[in-house]
Amino acid sequence: MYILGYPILFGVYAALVGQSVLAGAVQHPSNHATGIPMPSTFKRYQDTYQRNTRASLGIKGCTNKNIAVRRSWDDLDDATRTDYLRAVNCLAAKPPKMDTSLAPGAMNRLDDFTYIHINQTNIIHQSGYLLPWHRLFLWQIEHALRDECGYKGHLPYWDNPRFSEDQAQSKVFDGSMTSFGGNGAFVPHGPRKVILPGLAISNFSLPKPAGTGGGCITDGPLKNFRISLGPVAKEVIDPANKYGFLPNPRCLSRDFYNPASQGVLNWANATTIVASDSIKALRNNIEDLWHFNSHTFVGMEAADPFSTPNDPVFYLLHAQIDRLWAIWQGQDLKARTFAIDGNRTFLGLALDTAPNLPPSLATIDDVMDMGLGWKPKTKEGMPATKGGRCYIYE
Ligand SMILES: *[C@@H]1O[C@H](CO)[C@@H](O)[C@H](O)[C@H]1NC(C)=O
Ligand SMILES: *[C@@H]1O[C@H](CO)[C@@H](O)[C@H](O)[C@H]1NC(C)=O
Ligand SMILES: *[C@@H]1O[C@H](CO)[C@@H](O)[C@H](O)[C@H]1NC(C)=O
Ligand SMILES: *[C@@H]1O[C@H](CO)[C@@H](O)[C@H](O)[C@H]1NC(C)=O
Ligand SMILES: [Cu+2]
Repeated sequence: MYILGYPILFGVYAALVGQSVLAGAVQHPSNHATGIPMPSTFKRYQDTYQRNTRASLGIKGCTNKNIAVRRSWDDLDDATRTDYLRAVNCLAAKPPKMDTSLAPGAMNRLDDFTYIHINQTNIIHQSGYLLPWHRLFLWQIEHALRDECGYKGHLPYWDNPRFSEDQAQSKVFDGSMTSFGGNGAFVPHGPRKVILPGLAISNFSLPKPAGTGGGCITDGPLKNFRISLGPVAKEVIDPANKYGFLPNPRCLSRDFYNPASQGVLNWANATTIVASDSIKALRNNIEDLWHFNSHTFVGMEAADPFSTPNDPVFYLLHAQIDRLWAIWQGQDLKARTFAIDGNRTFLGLALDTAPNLPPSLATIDDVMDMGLGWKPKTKEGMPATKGGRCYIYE
């Protein structure tokens, strides 16, 4: 029903959820014209975040005039979407900057990003670093797209709750030439369990439900996209290629798993996240609800916790997570900007490189590794409008 257009949607949702979508419609005639309208409770949090953020800006540095606006992919015009995808293919055609002896499979500039994400996976997920590390990671790719490939816009986000009932109707996944392509071709397969290497605990595994694809994507401008690093999380780990650093050229595959989207990536859960009353609640809600299910929904390459940036939609997926965090921080910038919760490793588990190290809590003065020699303190990755960052989400 999301392709039927605005007037029908209006009627359907007014009837379905019994809430007034009229207010939103009048204020944003061109925004949010498709998909499930943003409910007023969520909008209140977003408005407060935007108001507080803009009020916090000075007249030098990051200002109301120069602040970058990150928008939903569905709200961009076709020219900007085309330009973004062009810039992604442009980075894919440039050589890596990293020392490729660390990962001989790194073929292009995008692999610099995938490589460091693999290298850091057991430190930056289910840990205190999830949010700040990925904030800086997104900022780096946004700048690579702009500075090295001439992209004129800013990093967009995948506004998953607008299409939680059927993500294939979003402009992210509708298969058009201004999308990331749709689902992978259907390849019959069952659910799997994959092992995460690198933890001291033997064979720590994640469930992989079976979705409706499993094969290569078949449409959109990334149809012939080639990737090489990974996969890393597998049913059987090969000790000679534990982290998938050897060359493994292949297509981009997906495996849409609708229950993850319908059950979790919806407005109710998004609202629960921004309404979290503590950093602990926020991080648990983001990690366990949103982050895990975003990756699980897309499936295949995107669902490998290590090499997931192989799917270029990764950056839009994480921009939404970054946005939910920013909205939460923006309710009370003083108290929340530098709030941190979580261990220094994945679930506080010991790494196989340091099997006897007891768990310890992350602090904002800990140093993170962003790759290519950049080692900022965690607190540098926390404000979205200071320390080099300057953006706001709409
Ligand atoms: C990550 O890179 C560092 C520095 O090269 C290295 O010491 C470490 O073993 C790597 N870890 C993984 C999991 O690749
Ligand atoms: C871990 O998995 C490997 C296969 O990847 C298997 O050979 C090994 O026996 C398993 N170890 C344990 C303790 O279950
Ligand atoms: C998430 O969404 C599901 C499906 O609408 C709902 O049943 C559940 O209560 C939501 N959970 C939270 C924590 O908001
Ligand atoms: C840190 O890790 C320990 C051990 O796994 C765990 O019990 C604790 O809940 C973790 N703390 C946080 C804040 O994640
Ligand atoms: Cu990640």
